[in-house]
Amino acid sequence: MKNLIPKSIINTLFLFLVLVGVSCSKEDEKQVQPSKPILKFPTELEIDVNPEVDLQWQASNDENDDEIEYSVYYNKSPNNWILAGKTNYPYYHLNLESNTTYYWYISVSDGNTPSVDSDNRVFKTLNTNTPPVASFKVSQETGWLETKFEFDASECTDQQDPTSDLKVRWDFENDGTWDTEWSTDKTVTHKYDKVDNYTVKLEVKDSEDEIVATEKQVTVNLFDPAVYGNIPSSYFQNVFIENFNDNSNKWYTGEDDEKIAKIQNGQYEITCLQEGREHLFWHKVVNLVEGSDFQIESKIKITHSDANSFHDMFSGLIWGHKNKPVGNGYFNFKFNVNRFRISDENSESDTYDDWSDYYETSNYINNIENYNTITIRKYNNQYYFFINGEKVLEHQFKTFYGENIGFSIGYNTTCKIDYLYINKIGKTKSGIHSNISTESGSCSIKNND
Ligand SMILES: [Ca+2]
Ligand SMILES: [Ca+2]
Ligand SMILES: [Ca+2]
Ligand SMILES: [Ca+2]
Repeated sequence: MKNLIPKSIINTLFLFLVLVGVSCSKEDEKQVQPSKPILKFPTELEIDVNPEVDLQWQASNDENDDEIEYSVYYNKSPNNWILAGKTNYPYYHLNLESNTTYYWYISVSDGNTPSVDSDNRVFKTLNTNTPPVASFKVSQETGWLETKFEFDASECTDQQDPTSDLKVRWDFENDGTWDTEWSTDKTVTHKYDKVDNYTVKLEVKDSEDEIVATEKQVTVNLFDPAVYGNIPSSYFQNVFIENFNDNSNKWYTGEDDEKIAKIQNGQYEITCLQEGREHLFWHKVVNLVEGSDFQIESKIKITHSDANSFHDMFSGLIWGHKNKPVGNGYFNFKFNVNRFRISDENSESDTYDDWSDYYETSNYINNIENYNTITIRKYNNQYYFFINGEKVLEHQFKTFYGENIGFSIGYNTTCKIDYLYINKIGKTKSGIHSNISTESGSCSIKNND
């Protein structure tokens, strides 16, 4: 039989059939998209989700066994989606903000077909914020009308926010009206225009608007006892006003080989003649201390002193003195040409207890033959010592030994005392009455210097 069909054609036909067969089998394996992702966690509208969240979804199927990749999208609103990242696994870790609503969805792709989106979901993270810690310092707890109180809240802290981001506001008298706006500036000053005790309130707010308050008390007085001229004259009640115009108050006067004391020319003129000793001249003033603040002031001129020992000789005020058969207890505030001395003298124990023996050079002291005004002020359990109106020392009050107030004169020294004023300090004249008693005297003390 004659072969009418050339072999080459048969070969070509065969090749064609093979190719058709191949293309037919490819059509059977048609590309399909992965299955739509089903979101698992957080569930729709879930709340209190830990901000450190692992988003989870059901793994998609791909019939073609293509490798699939998930794109994770989220935002605080369901638009302008942010791509958090891509993963081959059906979960994704996100570190979110606390107490915040988030929307999310997953888009899955097999790399061959258009990607498939999940539905959107919304959830809210747990409020992991902790409140700030409110704290502030005040420059002084007690001041007076002129005092600029400085308040400093830079001690406020927060676990989430740096202190510099925390906002504060102040109510200086806790009257419910805030006196400042919210501010990150932590320091503020305030001057009060009325004498009173005030509660200062601070509120601190963190970036999550969590607010915490704290309070402190300040006292505003009419005056500052540490400033000499600051007390209004209406606050001084006379206890004893002695100008030495006469000796109606019966100060010690007389003359012997230990001392000379006389009142003349409106002055108490007293001299100590005993070497190595000082001489005290005193008057008893009863009930001065009990429940009251007071001031003792004297204007004293040293007119003569032993040139050789002058710098060791001090003369001035004594107070709280008890004259005992053996030993004397008293306090003194004395001076010489350029130094003052403030001490607690208890000649029985020969100790100064909790007092130091204060010696100090002072430019405030006027030279010999000039008056010096020496002031002892006790206010709120504190002593303030002034020379010519300038404060030279503060010291905590200490209980008197006795009630005598007067003068101490150093060896071979003469002092002229122009006046001795004793006042109570306070608003009212109520309280225990203080006055001078008829008891007065003088005594010789061995010089401890
Ligand atoms: Ca596929
Ligand atoms: Ca916080
Ligand atoms: Ca206020
Ligand atoms: Ca006088």
